[in-house]
Amino acid sequence: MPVSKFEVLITGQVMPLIREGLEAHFTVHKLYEMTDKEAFIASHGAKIRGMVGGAGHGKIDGAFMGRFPNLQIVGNFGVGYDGVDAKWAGEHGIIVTNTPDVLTDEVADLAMGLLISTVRRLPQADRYVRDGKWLSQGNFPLTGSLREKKMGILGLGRIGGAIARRAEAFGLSLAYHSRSPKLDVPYTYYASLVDMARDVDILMVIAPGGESTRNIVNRAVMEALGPAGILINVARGTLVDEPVMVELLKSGKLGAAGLDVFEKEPTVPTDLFALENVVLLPHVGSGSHYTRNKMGQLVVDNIVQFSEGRGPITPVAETPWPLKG
Ligand code: NAP
Ligand code: 8YV
Repeated sequence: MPVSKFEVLITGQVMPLIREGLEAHFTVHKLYEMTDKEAFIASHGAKIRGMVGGAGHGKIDGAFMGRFPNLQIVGNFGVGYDGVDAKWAGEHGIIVTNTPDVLTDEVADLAMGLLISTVRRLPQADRYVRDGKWLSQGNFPLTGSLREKKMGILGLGRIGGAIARRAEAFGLSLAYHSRSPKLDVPYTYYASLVDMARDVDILMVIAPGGESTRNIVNRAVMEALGPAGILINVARGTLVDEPVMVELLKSGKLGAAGLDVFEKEPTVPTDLFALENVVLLPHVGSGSHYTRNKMGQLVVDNIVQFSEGRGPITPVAETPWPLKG
């Protein structure tokens, strides 16, 4: 059915910069504010040509996209687009865009901060002061160290590479695991994740989420990392077998963990709250004003440029531009 006007549906609450940026160009519908979403989709679904969602907006799957017969582009707020079925979109002529590069340095900074916090126990030391224990119990116990340590990176992509460059400056020895070795890096490549985990002190997880990486950090990997091992996850909670991780952290078979992401956010396994060997963050890797504004602007620019016939700026791999077929 030919549609003349480019109308955009926002599926969940977004930052004002995105909503206002889209409203400056398009008729925008906010699904999250509608009391009768089904009635809206039935009456207006055919008018929707652009859609914006993102982490925490629920799954944008084939069944949902299929209800909008003239949908042409989905803008994902985030570089990770495991919440959108991009394969289905590509097969149905729909472009998916994400927000690569603009958040790389922010997330890499956070990953290093979380690593240092976990090894040197900075949040625990802060609590020690606030609880008056420095006065009542004396000096804070000595901690682990990054000196003479080896870090293995799961996923040496844009963010993994930026973490590696920072880690080099901290004097860490580096190794990595991904599906294919990178030609232009000096770090040791491991084809086997469990072999890498056995050889390193720290496992930094920063590969994409989704079914292909679900529970890739399994019991064998965490046991190989061992009682002195440090697990840092800034990727997606789904990459780590969470119940097994909790069990190993409680028993001391895994040394410590720094976690920015969890399997069922914002729900965090409550067993973790009582553990002194974990640092927990509420998915704040890209969460600065500066970087979120860059991400939001890229979401808007992708849809505006596409609507003007100039193609998307950052289409994902499954939906290359121009679409084939
Ligand atoms: P990227 O440039 O695409 O890098 C991903 C890397 O993972 C690639 O080097 C890839 O190498 C590797 N990889 C992919 N599938 C793999 C698999 N099955 N097994 C092993 N390695 C695999 O992505 P990025 O921009 O660095 O972002 C990475 C992820 O970080 C995102 O997808 C997102 O989930 C997460 N993230 C989290 C936050 C946060 O706030 N905590 C913020 C931004 C991003 P090969 O293709 O050679 O395997
Ligand atoms: C989130 C992220 O998108 O880019 C990603 O993949 O995980 C984050 O930047 C951000 O928290 C928005 O929910």
